[in-house]
Amino acid sequence: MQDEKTHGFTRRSFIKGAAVLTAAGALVGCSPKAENLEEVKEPESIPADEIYAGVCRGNCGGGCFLNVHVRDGQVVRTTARDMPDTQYNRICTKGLTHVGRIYGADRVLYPMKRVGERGSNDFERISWDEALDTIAEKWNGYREQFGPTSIMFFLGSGNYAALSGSCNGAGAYQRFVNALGCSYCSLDVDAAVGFGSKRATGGIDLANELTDRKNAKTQVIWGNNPTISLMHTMHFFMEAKENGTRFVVIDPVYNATASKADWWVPVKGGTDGALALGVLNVLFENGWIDEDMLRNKTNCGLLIKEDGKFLRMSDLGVEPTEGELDPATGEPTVIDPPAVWDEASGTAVAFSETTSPVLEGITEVEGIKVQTVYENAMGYISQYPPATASGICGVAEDDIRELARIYHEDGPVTTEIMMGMNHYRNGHYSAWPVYLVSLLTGNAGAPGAAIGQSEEYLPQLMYSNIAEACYPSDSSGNPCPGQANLLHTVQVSDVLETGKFLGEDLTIKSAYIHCSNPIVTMCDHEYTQNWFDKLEFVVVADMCMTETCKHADIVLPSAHWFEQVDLGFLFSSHPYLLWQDKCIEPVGEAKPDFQIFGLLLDKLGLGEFWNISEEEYLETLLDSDYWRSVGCTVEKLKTDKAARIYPEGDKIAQAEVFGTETGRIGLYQETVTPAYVSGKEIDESIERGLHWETPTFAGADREYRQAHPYHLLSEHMRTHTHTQWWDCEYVKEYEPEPIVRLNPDDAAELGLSEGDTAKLFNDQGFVVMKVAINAGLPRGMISSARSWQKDDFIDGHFASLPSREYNQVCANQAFNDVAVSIEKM
Ligand SMILES: Nc1nc2c(c(=O)[nH]1)N[C@H]1C(S)=C(S)[C@@H](COP(=O)(O)OP(=O)(O)OC[C@H]3O[C@@H](n4cnc5c(=O)[nH]c(N)nc54)[C@H](O)[C@@H]3O)O[C@H]1N2
Ligand SMILES: Nc1nc2c(c(=O)[nH]1)N[C@H]1C(S)=C(S)[C@@H](COP(=O)(O)OP(=O)(O)OC[C@H]3O[C@@H](n4cnc5c(=O)[nH]c(N)nc54)[C@H](O)[C@@H]3O)O[C@H]1N2
Ligand code: SF4
Ligand SMILES: [Mo]
Repeated sequence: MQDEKTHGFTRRSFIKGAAVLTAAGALVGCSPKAENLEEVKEPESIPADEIYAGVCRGNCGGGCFLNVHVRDGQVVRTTARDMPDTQYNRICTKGLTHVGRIYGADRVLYPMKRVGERGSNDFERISWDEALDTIAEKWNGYREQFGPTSIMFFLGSGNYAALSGSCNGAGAYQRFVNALGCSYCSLDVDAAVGFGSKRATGGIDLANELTDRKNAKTQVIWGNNPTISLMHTMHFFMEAKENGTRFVVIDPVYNATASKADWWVPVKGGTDGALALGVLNVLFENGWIDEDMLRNKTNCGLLIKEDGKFLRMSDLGVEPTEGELDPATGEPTVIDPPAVWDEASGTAVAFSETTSPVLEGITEVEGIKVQTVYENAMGYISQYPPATASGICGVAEDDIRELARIYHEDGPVTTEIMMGMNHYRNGHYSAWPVYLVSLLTGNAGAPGAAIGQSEEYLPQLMYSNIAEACYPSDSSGNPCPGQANLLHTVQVSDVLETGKFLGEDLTIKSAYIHCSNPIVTMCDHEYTQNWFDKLEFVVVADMCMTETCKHADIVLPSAHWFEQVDLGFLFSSHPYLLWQDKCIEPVGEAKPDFQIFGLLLDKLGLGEFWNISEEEYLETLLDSDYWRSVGCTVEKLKTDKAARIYPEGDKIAQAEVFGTETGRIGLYQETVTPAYVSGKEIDESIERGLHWETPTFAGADREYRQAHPYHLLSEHMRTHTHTQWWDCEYVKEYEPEPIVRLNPDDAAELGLSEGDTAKLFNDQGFVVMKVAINAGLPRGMISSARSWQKDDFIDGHFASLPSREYNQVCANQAFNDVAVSIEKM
């Protein structure tokens, strides 16, 4: 669809406009002088650009709104497009260089089949018919012999839009998976903070809209490097700073973000939990936590029995009652509320029946031994006085006290958290106390008071009609089989070897990789390659010939984002749904993934489940009272191109009712629900209450770290979004090759100088690359970008260094929990 508003903007009128601007400049003494300027005569033959709406939507989370300039059926450039609220206008080098990807030399133009070894680049062009027939023949064979679960779908984060991308679980890919009834393998990235904070919040969104940042007195950037990883939102932080908001950065590295800080707090890598526990310790010691809040907004009054479970009214002879029907089981829910000791009546009552639960000193109720949640939490927090916390996290005792004072006195505080503490095996243990610091000091749920990862805009998705969009029925009304097993990367190899998954038979023969480059982006390169090798038949759909594509049997050419209609459904950085026009025909024989899914299901005899057009899918997804109430309809999006997902006014998260069982802030949980089922026994005693331990590989006290003394961090690249843009020649001019950064004193000790070549290695793998000296890194910490592919390294692979091991309950790849040795080559 062409955009009428901007289409009339011709090249001629732009040049005139530029002349006027320069003339204005001349008035204040700029040269060249206005009178010397002559309007450039434009050859009649240059046609005006057609300008379409576009959404940049890789996993930088930005979702920048773009003008896509098209001339003679080709994209010639991209520029930032006006959002309805222009504060959200943004673009970066990547948004400006789509042309280099669309027409790049590595673009996959045709379906291809592998004719050489897996991993080689030996492919032969085939027709779409041959590609689809080959896949259908293989898959039908597997389905007949082993069932549809023998096919495993693997989704990455390459595109957040609704039709051809992930859309956080609501993308059309999910309809494909459900129609096929296949297995699914989860990416398991970025999960620890959400998982850990859920223990405190029950999973509610506590992030305010970015425009609210100016209302904070203090903003704390706790493990986040927005100058690179949130480029589109950094200006909100800086504008708040200019407006007087204090800017505190908690990060082991003195980087571009830290350089802007009013106060930089250099924490040791992977120890934020110890720091937060130290801060909590000071807050309680000083009596800075309001007791009434503890009684009525937290679960501190609840009573824990010796078996770790809550004392419930049924333990005291009160019969449970029936509540509303559970939509999942169709059965009524059982209401058996946790009990507290009521100060006024001196009896145990349901927690909701008193405003004065006793927090301390209740040890037995009707002969049942108990402890209050408050005493349980204090028992743990008291183990982290500032001196102890400081010894672990490296932050001076006085600075721990100062941080506590800030949360107590210098609010409202907005705390911005991203992956700094997330990419460790202890990430969720750290996140819980970090969240408690904000929550217990009342720094959430009000203007300027918030905590979260910017990605917490996503809960708005819950208002979508995912049930109908993703779970189709056939024409006779039979429901689709639905996704089968949920595997995790760490389990795949085992399943392939044993034919068993959690004790049940499961034969996996084939994988379909969508929007991902897993051979590069998953931990333990060799492991990932090995499970690819064990698969009989691999299909990868991508725009460019990635390292993962080279391990495929069939590569399918996916259309670039601008070559199809879509809906940018991505709220990490702005509160808008954005429309993607189809700007050009797909290059070569590429096809939008939405169409590829439909064609494949047709060939498999499952076409009835894909009886839906692009627009119908989007209409179905947005078919809800909520979306209508805020005017987010396909009709409006097609004309306006952008629609706000919230009512007008800064969105402020509510922090009155939490998602926990009691609706209150949690300092203890009785039920440990692991993020994944591993079949291994879980030590619940360390998961129910506050608990913290050092990171498994990078922890200073760990044997592994003693053998490999450098803590290795994975950086994001300004010019790549994960591996995306590796194929763009323009960005190669700026960042041509991988480098490892290290502290000058470490470099001197290792005999390394800028530009030397070094080998990083540990028990699992190695990589060889050039060295850069960077005094912003503390001693013992080195860092390098994660976005490079095999051919970019002098030798080895960066992805060979992080371990694939997960925490016992949290399925999270620990990209920063890595220790290596380093030596000069
Ligand atoms: N340009 C660009 N932007 C991106 C991406 C990209 O690839 N390129 N990827 C996107 C994605 S998917 C993600 S997940 C985000 C990640 O975004 P960020 O979380 O900002 O990224 P990181 O660089 O992993 O870590 C952030 C900061 O944490 C610090 N850090 C490391 N360890 C610790 C620690 O133990 N404690 C504390 N407090 N800090 C620590 C690092 O020094 C770094 O400054 O970025 C998104 N944005
Ligand atoms: N060592 C190390 N590894 C890491 C990290 C780290 O810190 N260190 N960070 C991790 C993090 S935070 C994340 S989120 C993951 C991301 O992991 P991935 O999601 O695997 O990362 P991308 O490199 O973005 O891969 C996306 C692929 O999708 C393709 N693509 C884009 N749009 C489309 C489309 O519309 N259709 C199709 N079919 N394909 C499309 C792109 O060309 C690209 O090849 O990486 C993780 N990997
Ligand atoms: S890569 Fe991210 S920040 Fe850059 S233009 Fe695209 S969405 Fe925006
Ligand atoms: Mo990520």
